[in-house]
Amino acid sequence: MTTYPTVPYIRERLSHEESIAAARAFLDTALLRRTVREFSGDPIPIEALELAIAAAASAPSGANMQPWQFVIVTDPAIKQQIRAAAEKEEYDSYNGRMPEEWLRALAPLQTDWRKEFLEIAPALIVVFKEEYGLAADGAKVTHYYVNESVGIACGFLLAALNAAGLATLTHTPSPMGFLREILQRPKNEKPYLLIPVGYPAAECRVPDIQKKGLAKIVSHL
Ligand code: IYR
Repeated sequence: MTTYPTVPYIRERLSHEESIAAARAFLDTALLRRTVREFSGDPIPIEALELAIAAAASAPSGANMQPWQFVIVTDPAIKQQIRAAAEKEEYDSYNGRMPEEWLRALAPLQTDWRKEFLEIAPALIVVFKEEYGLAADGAKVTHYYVNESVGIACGFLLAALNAAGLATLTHTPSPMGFLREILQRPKNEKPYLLIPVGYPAAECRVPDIQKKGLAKIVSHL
């Protein structure tokens, strides 16, 4: 294996005040994000989704393997298939598969097996993790820290979509194997996260939850 050539990495250094102002501005935008379950069907600019995916794909990954694939679904017939399959799994989950403790934890959020947002949201981004890569000759290429890498990329993606003024839902129908079949993905890919994207419905409401304050989550040594 040859090494990568290197290039200088030079960034303009911000003053401390500029750093703090930039961090505050990012925080202000991050705080606008809410998990949305009631979407408007209004169209969204797909180019903004592609740019947000480019931001996601800039994430660090184990050995720079970039073990991710993103499928943008806008076709109503495919969204309908995904909704039907997700609701089938979720019905079973809510009616016996999820233990009582889990159902109690979710009760305040008032979620249930019905997933109409999968058809109403103008786009679904389905994120797949590549458990291993496939070389041109079909040989398997080991991927490292796949869950961490794809999780970080999804964080970037949600932040970028939010910055673009779009609402998202981090949806994890369980199990998600049906997405591989409906979207005809190769055997090295596993569904990781299903993200409906759109504008919130005019009547959209979200739970009045609070995030833990810094004092509860940060220690200085
Ligand atoms: N996947 C289910 C259940 C669910 C689980 C968790 I943990 C949540 O934070 C929210 C929902 C569903 O989407 O309804």
